[in-house]
Amino acid sequence: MATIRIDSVRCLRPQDVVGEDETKLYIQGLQVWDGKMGRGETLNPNLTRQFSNTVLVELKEQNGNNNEKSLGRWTLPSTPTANGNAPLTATSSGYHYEVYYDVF
Ligand SMILES: [Ca+2]
Repeated sequence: MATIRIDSVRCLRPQDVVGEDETKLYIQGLQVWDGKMGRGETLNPNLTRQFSNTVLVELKEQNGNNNEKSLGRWTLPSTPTANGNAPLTATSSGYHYEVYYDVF
């Protein structure tokens, strides 16, 4: 088994034009965290999940009442990450997020 730890989520630019994003993290298809995020804000979910082989991480944003927009999704191997590994980056013309994590 391997473990993924999500250390922090950094919002460089929210997807919502007005107000804060309702940012959500999914691991293996299950929501594990949510937070309100504005420009330049960093939150620390500091959550861990065990997995084998690969783990699917997805960042979403509540976009209207019953509609979640996927901002980015990544399939990560169980290989331990190096010190200071690069964050997962979700970016488009409308938003920019970084997700800092470790696998060990
Ligand atoms: Ca929203």
